Amino acid sequence: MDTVTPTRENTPDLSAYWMPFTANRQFKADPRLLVSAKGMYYRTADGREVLDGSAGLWCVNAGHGRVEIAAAVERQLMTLDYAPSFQMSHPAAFDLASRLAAIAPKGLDRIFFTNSGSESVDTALKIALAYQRARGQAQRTRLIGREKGYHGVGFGGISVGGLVNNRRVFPSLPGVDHLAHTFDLATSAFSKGQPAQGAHLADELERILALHGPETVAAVIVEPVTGGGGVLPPPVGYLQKLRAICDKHDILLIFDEVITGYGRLGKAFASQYFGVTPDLMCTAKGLTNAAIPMGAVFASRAIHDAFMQGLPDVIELFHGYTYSGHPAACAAALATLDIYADEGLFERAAMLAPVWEEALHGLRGLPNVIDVRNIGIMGAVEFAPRPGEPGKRGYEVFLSALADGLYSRFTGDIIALSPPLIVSESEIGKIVEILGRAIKAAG
Ligand code: PXG
Ligand code: PLP
Repeated sequence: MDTVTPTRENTPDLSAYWMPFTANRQFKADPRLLVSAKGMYYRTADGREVLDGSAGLWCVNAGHGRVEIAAAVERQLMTLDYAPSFQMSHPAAFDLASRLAAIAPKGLDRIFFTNSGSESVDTALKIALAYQRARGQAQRTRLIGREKGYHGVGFGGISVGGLVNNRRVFPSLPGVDHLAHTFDLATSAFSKGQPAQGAHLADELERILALHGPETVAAVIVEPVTGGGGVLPPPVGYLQKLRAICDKHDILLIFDEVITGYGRLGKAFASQYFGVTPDLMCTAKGLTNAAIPMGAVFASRAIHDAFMQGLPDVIELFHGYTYSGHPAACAAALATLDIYADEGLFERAAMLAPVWEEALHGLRGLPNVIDVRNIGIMGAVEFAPRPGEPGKRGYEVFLSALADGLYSRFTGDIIALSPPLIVSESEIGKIVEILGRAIKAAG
């Protein structure tokens, strides 16, 4: 990799770019710029190598700088840069949908393309509502999400989402309710994998359904493992209970697998890991290894076929994006799926998960560590907040680790980790070693 040393000439003017989910003024006072990446490492503008402990934002599952993806995208752009997505299309979109159907949870083999996780969530919610109407259940308009859930930033996603800062300023869709989250330090701190306690929290769905009338509810949406909300694996038996209650009341179950999809838990999808099949599944991120933005919603055959009734010349679903199935994104996704298969990255993740678990739990006992959680190749370390300064300790650990050569994600007093699935055992050791030093330094 070339070393880039910042100079007056190559430091950009930072004022015009309004950064997403960022403390803009704090960042611009002390910017953190990445200029290149290869494999497990970023390189910063001041020429330092930084180990990527979070696969970017949980999305670069096959590691950085994959030449196969870049070459496929270039080939596609030089052959067919763009094809209209409405009433026209191109072969790669159909090829990709078929490839995805082949690795999908059983029966979820009808695929709708989007450009992000947020769009996948809003698409799945709209399909759920339109499906209920299509099958003569138009009164089923309510949606149920869960506390601590992150479903992106569209109006649908923030309505079913359960993170207060993403919700408080914006109006919500009407008719949305939320399950309780499953986080309970008292019973489950330092659980390895799924907490043993907490399946009963799924029974709350029955209470919520009784309150609103089950026949008014269209769908329940959850992340199989809460991700952005702090890496919360579901209690043993919890997802099975949700599935059973939805079946009993004829309600759709939507899994938001934007983070858990494409190998994070050692299977293509978390649905397969937990043995629970939803009716709709939202994905994005790892679909293209983040090289080109793309998302995909997987629908059951039953949902899809309910739309394919009546006259064949009417548009069945009034929904779609200019860039649904964009040729460059399809090329990136096809090349990414090849890498996942050729390098056995999902199996590799499954093989490494116990190593990851042991390494991460080695941080137990360090100052102010109140929880360590893990599942597949994802994990979190949670700290006691500094009195009167929630989030400060998490930010300090993040900064200290970054200065020491590790990129991680912080959210409040939680450090979340999800390295690329190509991570080696020694790199896992390095992640934990740097994080341990940062925890001690933050004190
Ligand atoms: N659903 C889930 C489960 C997600 O994790 C989205 C939807 C939205 O995807 P887009 O592509 O619109 O951002 C996400 C995204 C973090 C973090 O570290 C999490 C996400 C994105 C950025 C940061 O908390 N999740
Ligand atoms: N806004 C305007 C004015 C548009 O014309 C369009 C699409 O044609 C959109 C928004 C939606 O853009 P996209 O399809 O990329 O989501």
